[in-house]
Amino acid sequence: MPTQHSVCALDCPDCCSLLLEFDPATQRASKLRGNPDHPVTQGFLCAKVAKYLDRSYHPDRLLHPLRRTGPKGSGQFQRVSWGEAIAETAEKLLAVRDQFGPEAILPYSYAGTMGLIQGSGMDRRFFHALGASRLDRTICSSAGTVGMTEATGDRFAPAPEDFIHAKLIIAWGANILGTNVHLWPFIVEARRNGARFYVIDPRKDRTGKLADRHYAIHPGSDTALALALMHVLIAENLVDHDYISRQTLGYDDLVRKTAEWTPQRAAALTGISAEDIVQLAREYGTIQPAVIRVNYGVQRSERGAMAVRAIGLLPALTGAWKHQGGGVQLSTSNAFRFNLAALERPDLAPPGRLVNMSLLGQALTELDHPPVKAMVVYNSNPAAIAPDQTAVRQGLAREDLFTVVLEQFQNDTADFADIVLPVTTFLEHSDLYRAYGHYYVQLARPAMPAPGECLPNTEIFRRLAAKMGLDHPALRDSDDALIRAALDSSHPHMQGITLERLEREHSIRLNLPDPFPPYAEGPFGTPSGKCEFHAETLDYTPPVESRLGDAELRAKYPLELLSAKNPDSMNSTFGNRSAVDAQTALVTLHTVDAKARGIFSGDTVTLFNDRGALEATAMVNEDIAPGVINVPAVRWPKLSPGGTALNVLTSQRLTDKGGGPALYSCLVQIKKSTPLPAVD
Ligand SMILES: Nc1nc2c(c(=O)[nH]1)N[C@H]1C(S)=C(S)[C@@H](COP(=O)(O)OP(=O)(O)OC[C@H]3O[C@@H](n4cnc5c(=O)[nH]c(N)nc54)[C@H](O)[C@@H]3O)O[C@H]1N2
Ligand SMILES: Nc1nc2c(c(=O)[nH]1)N[C@H]1C(S)=C(S)[C@@H](COP(=O)(O)OP(=O)(O)OC[C@H]3O[C@@H](n4cnc5c(=O)[nH]c(N)nc54)[C@H](O)[C@@H]3O)O[C@H]1N2
Ligand code: SF4
Ligand SMILES: [Mo]
Repeated sequence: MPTQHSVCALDCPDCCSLLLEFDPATQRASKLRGNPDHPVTQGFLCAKVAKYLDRSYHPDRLLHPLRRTGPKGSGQFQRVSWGEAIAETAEKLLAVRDQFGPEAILPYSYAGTMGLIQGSGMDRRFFHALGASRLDRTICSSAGTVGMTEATGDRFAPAPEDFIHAKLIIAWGANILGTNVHLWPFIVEARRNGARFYVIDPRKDRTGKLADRHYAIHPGSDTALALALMHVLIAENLVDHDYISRQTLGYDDLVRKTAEWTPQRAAALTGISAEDIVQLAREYGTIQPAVIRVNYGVQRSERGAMAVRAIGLLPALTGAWKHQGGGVQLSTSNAFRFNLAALERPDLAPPGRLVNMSLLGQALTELDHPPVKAMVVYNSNPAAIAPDQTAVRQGLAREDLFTVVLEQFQNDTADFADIVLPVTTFLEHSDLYRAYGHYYVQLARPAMPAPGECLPNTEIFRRLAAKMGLDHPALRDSDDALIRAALDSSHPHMQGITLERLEREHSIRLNLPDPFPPYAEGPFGTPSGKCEFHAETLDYTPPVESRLGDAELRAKYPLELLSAKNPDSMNSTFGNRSAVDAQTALVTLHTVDAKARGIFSGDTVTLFNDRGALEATAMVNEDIAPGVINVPAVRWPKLSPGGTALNVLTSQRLTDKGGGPALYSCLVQIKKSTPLPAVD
């Protein structure tokens, strides 16, 4: 087999271009590497995906459809044929539809694959045609999306390649080496050319340690810092009046509003000294180009949407947008203008009710008219990743809930299924990709054969539709027809990007100007075409679950729990790798918090609050702010002592806007404990 091209489908901004090599003797795939010709991948991969073939060929890979034989959650199954599995699923879904109405059926999916075709193709058409409940996919980024939309309208951002031009780079709640490693070479080059690199993060991880400065901000207090930076920029006249008058609206109100946001006031809320705030503002106001890489870490707090909005307004004040490599980058994804209506066909039936995926626990235990009676899970592992795990598991354990899980491995969610259907990985099926950290559209064809009886999501939904008598022709389209539908877009960014060209070139830059300083000359994507400050709605109060939040709660549970991404994980996807499992079993806490509780590195500890308890192994150091602790996301509950993982502690409280989960606004207490017996 000659070397094959592919694309990494994991939920990562880098969306790498891959090359897959084969061993000529065995014809087995032998090595996955980064494409050296791709301008962002630049020939290297993160460590977790460089080893991906161990997952492809893993002996525990699901290879055949299964039907449950034991109690829900017990993981007892028997092998059945595809014919039986599809027939039983179709029959059960039809029975639910006929008895309770189609909205009693809930799809549950997120970004197990970022591919458009396997992630929002035939699955969407199937559920739309059925009239099923629609899933509000809020679990990751919805608060930040709302915040950045309020700031810029269309959320365009400087390209990663343009970071080399920056002279000041601020990673704001962005763990670049851990979650976005292909941005790093551009930052290294910028620093070689004299750029300063600062990090604003309650944790000092690898990225923080390599920074010129690290600001240990209190979790969830970023809005206060952004408002105080505005205060200093305005007070010291470090703003760009020309840019403000041509490209913004509402400056005078902003001046009045931010007058009250002195550095002293923000210092008390953020833990960053007033002197440091003033100094940071002075540098931000005088060094150009200045770029802020804000990632999704800041918007997993209860005030996350406001935080991203406030940060997103900063470059308009200083005119940073005017410069190549200046501005703010949250995500590049909104520049990709595929024809999603043609791909997903929301028109196939009147829209069903919207169910927020971050409230899965409530949806499965409290929702009525109709209750959720059937759930089809794919591209997601809710038993591990959804907040308030106890409620989620109670829901999944309902005997009257029919659950189908399309998976590659027998994880906790699959244990709760009535039917498990084995699926291909991104190396084994076709897909079309946008990215959220660069501007290239990519195509992948199957690069290696699918093992056992694994099928792509698309084929499973086609078979289900046919068996259920859903006979709209859109439900019979091939994967290539879906790709063509998505590419059939008249938007200027998509001009000239065809399946034929992608087939030859694999990766094509969006049809954007080069360079692309998105708002150098406006217009913003707002109603007025200007960056609208709307100062009257800018405000900050600490999250309920934070050191300055609810006093009663704080007294019982004084520590702020973060669950930042683990460099060697992808959410729960690699949860059955033992090296990863050891990393996600750790809780990091500051020396002073450890001392106060008699805890040393290596001790078994229990983290607890009113929602649940979690066993972890202590790692004591000073790489985290006092009062903050971190457990990396996210372990498989079934591989954890006590059978619970991180999200047993998180709540179903939602963010200020966007309906996202406030995963990083979570108060807990921690105590030394004796180890629980391991499960398994
Ligand atoms: N290796 C790896 N890469 C991944 C993932 C993974 O699991 N592992 N997951 C992928 C996914 S799904 C996503 S959404 C992205 C997310 O990518 P990131 O947003 O970079 O990841 P997070 O770890 O959520 O948060 C980033 C940083 O924000 C900090 N932080 C937490 N709370 C606050 C706060 O209130 N203020 C500030 N200023 N900082 C805060 C955290 O300590 C963390 O270091 O990464 C993707 N890439
Ligand atoms: N406490 C805490 N909880 C969190 C987070 C956190 O930081 N802290 N992060 C949140 C965030 S940002 C996110 S994005 C979510 C992520 O949550 P999920 O999107 O559920 O991500 P994963 O845990 O990686 O699970 C993806 C699953 O999809 C499967 N999969 C992969 N490809 C395919 C395919 O082609 N077809 C099918 N059917 N399945 C496939 C994988 O085997 C894997 O089990 O978790 C959220 N939960
Ligand atoms: S997870 Fe991210 S960095 Fe790793 S190979 Fe995939 S796209 Fe690249
Ligand atoms: Mo995410």
